[in-house]
Amino acid sequence: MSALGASPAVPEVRNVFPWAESVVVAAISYLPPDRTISDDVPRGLIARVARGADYHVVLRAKLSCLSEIIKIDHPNVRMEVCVDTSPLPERKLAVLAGIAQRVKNANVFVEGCGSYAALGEIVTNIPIQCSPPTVIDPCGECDLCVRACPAQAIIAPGVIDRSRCLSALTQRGGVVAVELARAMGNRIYGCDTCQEACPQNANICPISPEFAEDVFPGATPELIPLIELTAKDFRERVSGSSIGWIRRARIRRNAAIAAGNMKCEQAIPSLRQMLEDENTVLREHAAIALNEIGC
Ligand code: B12
Ligand code: SF4
Ligand code: SF4
Repeated sequence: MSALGASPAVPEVRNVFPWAESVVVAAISYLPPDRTISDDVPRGLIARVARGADYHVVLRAKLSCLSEIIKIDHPNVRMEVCVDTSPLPERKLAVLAGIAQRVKNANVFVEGCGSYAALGEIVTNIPIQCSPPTVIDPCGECDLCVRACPAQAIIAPGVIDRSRCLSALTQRGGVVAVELARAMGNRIYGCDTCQEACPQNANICPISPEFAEDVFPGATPELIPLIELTAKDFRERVSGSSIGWIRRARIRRNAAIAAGNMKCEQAIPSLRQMLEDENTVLREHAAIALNEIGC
C-alpha cells in the first residue's frame, strides 16, 4: 500500500452503510514501467491504470488482509471492503483521510504516486479518531491539464464533463459523435492526457511490484487483431484483464475509431468485414472509419 489514512463516515458513506463510523482509506500506485512500443505496426493505446494487474483485485486483497488484522483487536467489528464496488466518493474520502489532495484535472494526488494512485476503503463501525486534513492546492495558477485535454472536458477546476471525457467515451457504449471520435485518437481504453501533462507527475516512478508486468493487451496493442477480435479470443485473452468489463464490441468499436483516426489503410479489409457485423454500432463506426481513411 502506498498511503493509508482514516476519514469520518460522511453522509454519502452512511447512505450506503448506515452503521458506518469511519473509513480506512488506502491508495496504491498503479504506475507501470513504460512499455509503449512505437514501430510501423498500427497500435492502440491503453491507459496506465489498465496495463497491468487489475487494481481492484490487488487492493481488495491487501485491504482484506488488513481487515483480518483489525479483527484481532476488534473481534466483533463490522467491516466492508470497497474498491469501486459501492457508490462511495472515493476521492473525497482520500482527501478527508489526509492522504490525498484534489487537483484541477479532477484526480487526487498522493505523495509518492502523483495522480497514478488507485483508491480503496474499509468502511467500519469503529469510531477512529480522525484529525482534519491539511488542504493544500498543489495547482496554483497552473492549467496545463486543462489546455492539454483533447476534448476540452475539464470545464472547471476539478470538474469533468463526462459527456466529453475520452476516458468515459472509451468505456461507454453506442455511437460516438464524429468530433469526439476524432479526439479519441488511438485510445482503446481510458485516457491519461491530463495526467501526462501534469508537472507533478513528471518525476513519479513505478513503485508497486504488483503492477510491474503488463497484462494483455498491454500498453500499445496491435490494432487490427482488436478490430477483428473474435468471441473466442476475447474469452481467452481479454475477458480477465482490466479492460475486459467493457466487453468485446466496445473494444472493436474503439479499435475501428482508432484505425479511422490513424488513416490506417492496412485496416481496410477488417473494417469492410465489420460493415457486415450484426451490431449496428459496429457497422456505423466501420463506415465512418472507412470514410476517414478515404475509401
Ligand atoms: C465515474 C468515474 C469516472 C468517470 C467520471 C470521472 C469524473 N472525474 O467525474 C470517468 C469514466 C470519466 C472516469 C475517468 C477516470 N477515472 Co474514474 N472513477 C469514477 C468512479 C467510479 C466514480 C466517481 C464519481 O462519480 N463519484 C461521485 C462524484 C460526485 O464524486 P467525484 O467525481 O469523486 O468528486 C466530486 C466530489 O467528490 C467533490 N470532491 C472531490 N474531492 C473532494 C474533497 C473534499 C474535501 C470535498 C469536500 C469534496 C471533494 O468534488 C468533485 C467534483 O464535484 C470513481 C470510483 C469512486 N467510487 O469514487 C473512479 C475514480 C475516481 N477514477 C479513477 C481513475 C484512475 C480514473 C482515470 C484516471 C482512468 C483513466 N486513465 O482513464 C480517469 C480520470 C479522468 C479524470 N480526469 O477525472 C480513480 C481516481 C484515482 C485518483 N488518483 O484520483 C477512482 C477513485 C477509482 C479508484 N478506485 O481508484 N472515472
Ligand atoms: S481523461 Fe482525457 S478527456 Fe478526460 S479530462 Fe483528462 S485529458 Fe480530458
Ligand atoms: S497540470 Fe497543473 S493544474 Fe493540472 S493537475 Fe497538474 S498541477 Fe494541477
